[in-house]
Amino acid sequence: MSIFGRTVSARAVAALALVMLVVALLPALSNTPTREITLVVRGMTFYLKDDPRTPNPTLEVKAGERVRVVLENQDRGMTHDFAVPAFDAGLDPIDWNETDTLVFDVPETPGTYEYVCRPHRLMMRGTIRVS
Ligand SMILES: [Cu+2]
Repeated sequence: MSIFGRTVSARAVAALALVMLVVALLPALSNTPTREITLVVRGMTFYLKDDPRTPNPTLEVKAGERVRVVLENQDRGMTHDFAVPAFDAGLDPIDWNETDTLVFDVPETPGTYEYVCRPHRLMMRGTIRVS
């Protein structure tokens, strides 16, 4: 095989191709740090799973990080969802006793944004603070 007029072995080309493939895949393989936030819905209200006393808590995240929100609906007979309209991210509504997961990347712009349950956004809303 000839590259730029030089003869190279097929093995060298294959090795180079392999290196290029690994480099191209590195971002996907590297473990992107992910912040996991588990929200439980009870009584038309969001709670953090590890802080069951603070209604519709402020969620603290870092600019640019990946966030995984696990939503657990413990509100018998009610359907709820979770969405961050400013990030164009949201879950479909889930029924009582269901759990769903939303993964999104936080924008690079610090600020405060609103999260909501879209069917009940007047009651079920809180702040995401991006620092
Ligand atoms: Cu709701």
